[in-house]
Formats: sequence, C-alpha cells, structure tokens
Amino acid sequence: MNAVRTVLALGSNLGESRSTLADAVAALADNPGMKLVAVSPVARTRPVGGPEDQPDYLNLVAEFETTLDPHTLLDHCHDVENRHHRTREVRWGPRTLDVDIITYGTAHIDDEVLTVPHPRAAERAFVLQPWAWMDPHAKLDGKPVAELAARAADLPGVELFEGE
Ligand code: A4P
Ligand code: MG
Repeated sequence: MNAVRTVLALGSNLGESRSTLADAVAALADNPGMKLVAVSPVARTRPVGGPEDQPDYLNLVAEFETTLDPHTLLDHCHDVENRHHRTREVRWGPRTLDVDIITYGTAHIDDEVLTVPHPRAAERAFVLQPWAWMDPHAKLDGKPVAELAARAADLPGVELFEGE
C-alpha cells in the first residue's frame, strides 16, 4: 500500500501536558505503519468551548507518513489516548490527551466514526497556528493554513509555549 501524508492534532490540559504530548508523538510513531515527518512547536492556547474554568491547553500538530487505512489510524489514535488514561465525560471538557485526525492525504471521509478533514479544524487557531509554524506552505482543502489561522477567532489566545 502506498504511504499517505496525514496531519494529526494533539491537545492536553490536564496533568503533565508537555511530557504527555512528547510521549504521545513517540507512541504514535511507534507503529510499523507510521513514520514521523515533522512536529510543530508547542502552543499554549486558551480553551475553546467547554467549561469556562478549564485550564489552558498545550497543543501541537504532527505530520506522519502512514500505510494505515483511516479507520485503523483512528483506532491507533484512540489506543494512544487510552494509554494516557483519557476519560470522556464532558464534551470539549478538560482532558489528559486528545488526538484528532486533521487530514489524511486529500481524502474526504464522513461516516459514523470519522470525518476528515476534521470538521472544525479550518476555524481553530489552536490547530492551524502550530501547523503553520511547522509548515508555512501547508494547505487545508486547498486553502493556505497560515491564512486560515490569521482569520480564526481564537488566534489571540494562541502563543508559542517555551516551557516554564
Ligand atoms: N471523530 C470523527 N472524526 C474524527 C477525526 N477526524 N479525528 C470521532 C478524531 N476523531 C474523530 O471524539 C469523539 C469522536 O469523534 C471519536 O470517538 C471519533 O470517532 P473525542 O475525542 O472522544 O471527543 P472530543 O474531542 O471531546 O470531541 P470533539 O468533538 O472531537 O472535540 P474537538 O472538536 O476535538 O474539540 N481548546 C483548545 N485551546 N485546545 C484544544 O485542544 N480541544 C477541544 C476538543 C475543545 N477546545 C479546545 C481543544
Ligand atoms: Mg477529539
């Protein structure tokens, strides 16, 4: 099977988020069907949606070359989330780790378990800005990611995380 480029977005706002994200990128790459191509810098981002009082997130995106089909890739993402004791209680609520598939090549998928490109990615600076830092020429569905980021309502809440 030919390898396909896929962009995954990771977020965490509970626990040791910086090391959770690093461990998760390594765990995602630790699969015979996955090869890491690039990782973005980490962004510290104000929460979008969900409970008002949840902590800031750390977000990053990573690009992989994969031979996994999209649903096997989703299962792999869920396995990595589960290893970080992810619980799903509140939609858009705080989480130790969220892994979303943003793009899978140029595929358009919309079924009960998977929508690709991710339906909310084009308006979320917490995904688009780290992606544009990683790859200034990236496109999402034909549109420049850097331009989408510049227009996203949550851009003022996104900054480069340089550790603390
Ligand atoms: N699913 C469908 N399409 C996809 C896809 N492309 N990638 C399904 C991943 N999953 C996909 O997701 C629910 C179900 O979506 C999955 O079982 C899968 O079959 P989930 O991760 O269990 O639930 P969720 O993440 O709470 O919901 P949702 O709707 O995915 O939330 P979002 O849109 O991902 O938003 N603010 C900041 N600053 N940073 C963040 O990272 N994240 C969210 C979550 C909200 N606000 C945030 C952040
Ligand atoms: Mg999710």
